[in-house]
Amino acid sequence: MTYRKQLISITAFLIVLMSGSQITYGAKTKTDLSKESIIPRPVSIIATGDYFTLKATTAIFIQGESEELKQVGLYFSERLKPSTGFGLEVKTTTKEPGSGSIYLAVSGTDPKLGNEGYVLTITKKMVKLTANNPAGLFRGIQTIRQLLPANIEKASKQTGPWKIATGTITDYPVYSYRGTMLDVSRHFFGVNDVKRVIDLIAAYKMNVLHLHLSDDQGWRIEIKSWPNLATHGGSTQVGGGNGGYYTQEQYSDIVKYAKDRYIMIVPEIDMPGHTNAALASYAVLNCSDKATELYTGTNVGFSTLCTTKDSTYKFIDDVVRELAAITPGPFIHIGGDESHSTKREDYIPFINKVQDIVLAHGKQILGWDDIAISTLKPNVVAQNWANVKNANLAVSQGAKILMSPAKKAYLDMQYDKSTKLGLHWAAYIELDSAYIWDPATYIPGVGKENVLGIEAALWTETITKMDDIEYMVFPRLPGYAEIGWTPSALRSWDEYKIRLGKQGDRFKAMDINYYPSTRVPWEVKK
Ligand code: IFG
Repeated sequence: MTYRKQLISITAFLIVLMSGSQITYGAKTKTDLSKESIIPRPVSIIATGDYFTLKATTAIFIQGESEELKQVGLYFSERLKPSTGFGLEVKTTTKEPGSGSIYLAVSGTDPKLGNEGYVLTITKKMVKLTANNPAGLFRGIQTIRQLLPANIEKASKQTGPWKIATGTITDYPVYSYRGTMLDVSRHFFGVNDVKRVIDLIAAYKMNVLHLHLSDDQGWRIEIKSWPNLATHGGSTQVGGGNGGYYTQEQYSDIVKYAKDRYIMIVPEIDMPGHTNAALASYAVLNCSDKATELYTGTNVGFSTLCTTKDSTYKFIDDVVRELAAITPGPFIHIGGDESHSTKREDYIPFINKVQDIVLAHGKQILGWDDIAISTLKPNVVAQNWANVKNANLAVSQGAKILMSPAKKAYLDMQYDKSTKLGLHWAAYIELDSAYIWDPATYIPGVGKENVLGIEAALWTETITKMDDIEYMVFPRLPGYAEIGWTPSALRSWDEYKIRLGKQGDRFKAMDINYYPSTRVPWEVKK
């Protein structure tokens, strides 16, 4: 190489070095998008080896004028603001924007993306996210968050640079129902705690929050035509604390917060068992015509609505009517589990009548799979939790199965004998056990075509505060999110645990009080 050429190449190298961009001398590429630790694992990733840098001047462009798209853009801008200090502008455009932009566009591009899939194309010049509808853009934004350094999740201003590896991600979920259940009856959790749970599950592309709103220990939702349910039935909790309840306005606030994150709220009124809070609130609900005492213990199976009284079905109709009116999602969950104090010959007609009531109010029935001994209406979804026979009985009646096997997906199960919180009647569930299973093959007789999706359930007999919720939910939750989203052929514990280990910095940045399982190779910067 002539002296002149040598001089030029050394000068060029020095300029690049001083410009602060990293270049590994002699390496072909600077980044590898396929090596990023994204959870749930995307269906396909093609790396192109460069990076896009998010700057204060980066603008978020949405295609067209839709208010909904503006909201998605604003959500993204708000998420990026605390850690970057950038107040990224959200602008509308009719055509692809110029260099240095984030571009969100809905165009019925590709049927295989379905409702929540997306294509994320990242070049040096632009981050382009396209989907069939806004829900897909929202899911893709969660991926972009995970492609940025973990500090992006911090609540205070961090130094950059905010680099995103370039390439193309094409991604879409296997199951349409990917949920988490929070039992707010055993212990009550206020609106802000519920919103925190919504934010945490949204980050992992989950799309359902099931609220277990009533049980023996507490009734947690205002029903205007039966006011004592909340004021008396919601006045305590396990251990005797003050309990609490959501006014219908607060419940609607939760529903909107979830909806803005493309998460559906599924409300559960458990019946005919698990009803002591209601039985303590109204004497008429009891066959004895005597109200019970409030209950603050943790036994199950001792309560039942009086299934032989007409007034009981008037009560249920009022409750379902009011709940359906403030629940935009399709489902009302009628519970149905552990009705050990209800005779089988009373339970069956009870569940049949309750199904008619829910349908009459225009909603779809979800119930624990105990309800399969009744005559299931079309489109019922049975939630499997402990009884394989019930699941098969439900399938034999044409029902879809929501997979929540207690031995795999009950978040109140202790990690191991040393876990201070939780129970272990079903199993100890460490991180590997929580991940190593497939909803499509877990129950013999229940195949992929029968499975609506997956739901991880947190019962709160032993859970009293947000830190406890976080400790039991993380780090198992990202695994359930992946089981619901990623094709099983792309899932293996040995590969997943590495990606999970790299999320430790993200959990810390989000201030999540997670259980640092020794089964996971955590890469947490000190
Ligand atoms: N089973 C009960 C829950 C709760 C749970 C605790 C179901 C459907 C045990 N019913 O799970 O109310 O007590 O792990």
